[in-house]
Amino acid sequence: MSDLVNITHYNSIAVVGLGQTGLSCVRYLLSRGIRPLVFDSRAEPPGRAALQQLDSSIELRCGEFTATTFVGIEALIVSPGIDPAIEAIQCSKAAGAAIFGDIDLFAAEVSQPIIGITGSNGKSTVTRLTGELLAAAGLKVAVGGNIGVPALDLLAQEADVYVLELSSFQLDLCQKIPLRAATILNLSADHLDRYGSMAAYSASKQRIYRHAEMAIYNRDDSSSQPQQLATAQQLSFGSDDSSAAAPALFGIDRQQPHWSISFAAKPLLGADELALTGLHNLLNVQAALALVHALGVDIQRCLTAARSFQALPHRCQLVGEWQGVRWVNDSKATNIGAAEAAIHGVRALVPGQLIVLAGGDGKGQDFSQFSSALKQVDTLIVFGQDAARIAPFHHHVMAVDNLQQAVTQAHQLASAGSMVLLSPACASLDQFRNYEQRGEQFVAAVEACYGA
Ligand code: UMA
Ligand code: ADP
Repeated sequence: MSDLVNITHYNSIAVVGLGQTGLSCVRYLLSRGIRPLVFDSRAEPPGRAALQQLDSSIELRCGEFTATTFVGIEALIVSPGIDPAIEAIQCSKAAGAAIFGDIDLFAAEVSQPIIGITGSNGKSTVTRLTGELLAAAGLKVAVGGNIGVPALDLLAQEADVYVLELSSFQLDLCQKIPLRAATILNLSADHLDRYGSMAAYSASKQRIYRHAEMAIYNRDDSSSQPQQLATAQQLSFGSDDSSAAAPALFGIDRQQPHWSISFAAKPLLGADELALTGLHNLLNVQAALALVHALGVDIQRCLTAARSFQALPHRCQLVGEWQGVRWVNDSKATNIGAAEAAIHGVRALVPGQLIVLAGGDGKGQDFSQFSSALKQVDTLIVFGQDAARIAPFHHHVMAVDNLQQAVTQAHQLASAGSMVLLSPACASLDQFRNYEQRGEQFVAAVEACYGA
């Protein structure tokens, strides 16, 4: 397609940001015989040694970005962690430079169908699940993007179809990605420190539908619906019934004794057959099935894989049960929407007290919006940088300095039948390297309490 990014048009190219994405861009450009300049605003970027190994003759310029940093460069390939609204990038754009991201380079290389998944929560679960469902149907699938494998690194794999998790940061930078099917799973406050408003954040997510053949949205969340009428075809999922009258609907049949996922008013899968738990996961499974259906694959071929799919690490994962107390690691809940879903999802499963551990870097979220979910919590233990911003929204709250102390407190409080849920509603970066490290330290602290 002629309006996709064509890298050969530019005489000088910069890779801006030397993390995972930046390195994947350098590898890709080198494979096309292009030697870029590389920039990073930090004195010691994480990818310095790896870049040196790739090609020691590539120039790396480190230090703060200013209005003149990119003068004279015709194209900037910007990493998602760098806000394209910063002055340095805007000056370069005003001077006529092309600004795009790694996803554009990927789209220009690929002729196989691409599936794109975004949303505030559930992206990784749905991305991984969709990959497994398609593989179960016999397709060769490559899965990557924001989930951790940069899209360009997928080009090395032989694939019939690509499944990409796309963050709002990646969508902001993406000029054009033709997607066979795209979904916004849901929208709740996140990354407001970059976007400033929900409207701006939502507009960023909507970019996923711009060149999609099929838009798949969540009927429970109107902001997931395509706002441009131009989108050709639509499918939807939700927590209400599916319908024979509107056969492209996935839904939930709530007939007793067990709920089931249904499609076009016919039951497909019982909720009790799934290894995943919680209403939010019934929506995630529907979204993945809808994406598979959009590709023209018979969903009946994927149901066994849907049944056996296990929660990803750090997402509502049971750490263990000791003395009748269940401990659950939901460290990946880095915003209020995710923690809310976890609390709603587990509450019905807890006969005793539900004790929630929350806190960290609140990323500018308004914690009054956490109040209604917190009503279902018996005791809230807050820790980390923004503990004091969350504490006012619960009647029984304890404030501690760190996660270790939070676990110790919860251990003293919890009795048989209770559940202790780490679902922080915050990013981890104030006290941890990432959410994985936070989850691992939680598990270690819990196991230490019981000598496990
Ligand atoms: N950098 C600067 N100046 C800045 C900010 C960053 O120079 O102002 C440099 C850093 O020094 C570093 C590089 O940019 O060298 C880091 O780039 P990056 O922050 O874009 O991170 P990558 O390592 O390229 O990882 C990115 C995604 N990270 C972000 O969007 C922040 C990863 O998602 C993704 O897995 C990876 O690309 C592969 O596609 C992580 C993430 O936290 C999991 N995503 C956010 C989320 O899920 O909420 C959006
Ligand atoms: P993401 O990649 O968007 O961060 P994950 O699949 O990693 O999503 O899940 C992150 C967190 O969001 C988990 O802690 C989980 O409890 C919660 N979550 C998962 N699916 C949903 C959903 N459909 N709606 C709301 N919250 C969800």
